[in-house]
Amino acid sequence: METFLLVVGTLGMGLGTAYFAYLGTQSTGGSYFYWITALITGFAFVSYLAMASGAGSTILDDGREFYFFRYIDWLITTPLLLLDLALLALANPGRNTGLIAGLIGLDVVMILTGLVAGSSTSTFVTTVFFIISTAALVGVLYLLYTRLFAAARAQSPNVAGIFSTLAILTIVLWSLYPVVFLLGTEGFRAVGQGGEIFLYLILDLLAKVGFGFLLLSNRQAIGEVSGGGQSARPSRVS
Ligand code: RET
Repeated sequence: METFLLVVGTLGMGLGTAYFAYLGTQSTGGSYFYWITALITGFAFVSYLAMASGAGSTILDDGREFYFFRYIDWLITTPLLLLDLALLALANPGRNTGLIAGLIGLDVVMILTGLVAGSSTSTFVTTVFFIISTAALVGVLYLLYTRLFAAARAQSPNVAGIFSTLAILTIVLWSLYPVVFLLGTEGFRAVGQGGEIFLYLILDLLAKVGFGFLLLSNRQAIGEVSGGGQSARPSRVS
């Protein structure tokens, strides 16, 4: 069952990557959005493949199977998701490098402390690192909700609209990861290994493939935010 779910994840991420890369070859503006997004699902494809093949997990001293490859995936892909959001919201990302560095820095702290929480066999260590990781998540989502939302509102209605959809999706989905952690084998064990893999699978597919799909289907907004390459031309309906 577990392997089956991980294979579904591999296929989902693989298809998403192929589709986003294809859209990238067709893009007429803001092609970096397509490549960043294809990279996100591409990394997740490798991660799911590693986990499905048995190489992405290890057995801890307490007998628990720990899928450490998830955290390698998240360490790379969550900053890229934030980068997509920042590039969409900020008219001048070059002038906001402090904000982008702050978001990504907090995000890296969140994943690395989450890795310690997940891999420790001491309840005390897990609790302390879980709290630090959750505090970093709150920081990331706070910056997203305040600074990036404010910046996006100053953009065209099209860009502001798609940003708010993606930001709300991100806030809701990202908040559910610590919930799955608590329910799963690292936490209170309310659900078993299969249930945990299933829940993370749904979240990962929505947060990466669903996110990418919503972002990249809006060619108009992408064209506008990347300097009007797309918006200056009659838009091709696809
Ligand atoms: C952990 C455990 C410790 C507490 C917190 C966590 C947050 C994880 C998040 C992961 C997001 C992953 C995404 C993947 C992409 O598809 C590490 C589970 C706060 C927010 C968006």
